[in-house]
Amino acid sequence: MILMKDIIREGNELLRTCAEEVSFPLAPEIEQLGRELLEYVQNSQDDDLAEKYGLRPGVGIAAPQVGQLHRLFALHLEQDNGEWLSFVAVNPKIVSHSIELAYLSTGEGCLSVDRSVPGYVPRYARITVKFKDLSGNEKRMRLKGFPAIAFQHELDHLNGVLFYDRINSDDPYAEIENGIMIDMGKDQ
Ligand code: 4LI
Ligand code: NI
Repeated sequence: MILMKDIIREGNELLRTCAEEVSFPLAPEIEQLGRELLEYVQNSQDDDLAEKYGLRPGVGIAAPQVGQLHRLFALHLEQDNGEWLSFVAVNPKIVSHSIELAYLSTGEGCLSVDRSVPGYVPRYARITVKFKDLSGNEKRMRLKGFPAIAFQHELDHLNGVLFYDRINSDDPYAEIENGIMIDMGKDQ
């Protein structure tokens, strides 16, 4: 089980290193890692389990955040339509994206960053992605809104990029050209 002590923090060079493509059939350790990443985000959103194990809540976590330089991450979040997006993405790619950008009104947080870094994080508003799941099935989906933001945040981790790299350092809340604000309500 992944705990906060297992999550590496900014300053660790592993978070700045590009992760390696995963080969199939999956090695058992990678499959186990994928399951544990998904378990972490699920448990972290359960009030009782989060308190019991001292987990900081997140919707996504990537393998490099536990020091494993492999290209996979887990996402667990509720979409606007009420359905849950809950999966492990192996070798994820953005196959196409909108020109339009989007950013969270609240800014972003990260399990590997123990401080709040203010500012807008510009990302693509809509993306079409593909990846393999833990069974080796090819998945393709279209994402927008918070799910699209979270997918791009996790994909960045596989490339050694942290969310604040994308904040305008001169003016963190400068208007994003061609960008729409995603207003985060009470839930997220
Ligand atoms: C409790 C139970 C306010 C501040 C609002 C909490 C269940 C920030 C938002 C959660 C902010 C859940 C989140 C992300 C932000 C802020 C991630 C709370 C967990 C909100 C997820 C990856 C960026 C994702 C929305 C500096 C660990 N998550 N909030 N950003 N939630 N959560 N990110 N931003 N301001 N990070 O951080 O999982 S993309 Cl679901
Ligand atoms: Ni992160």
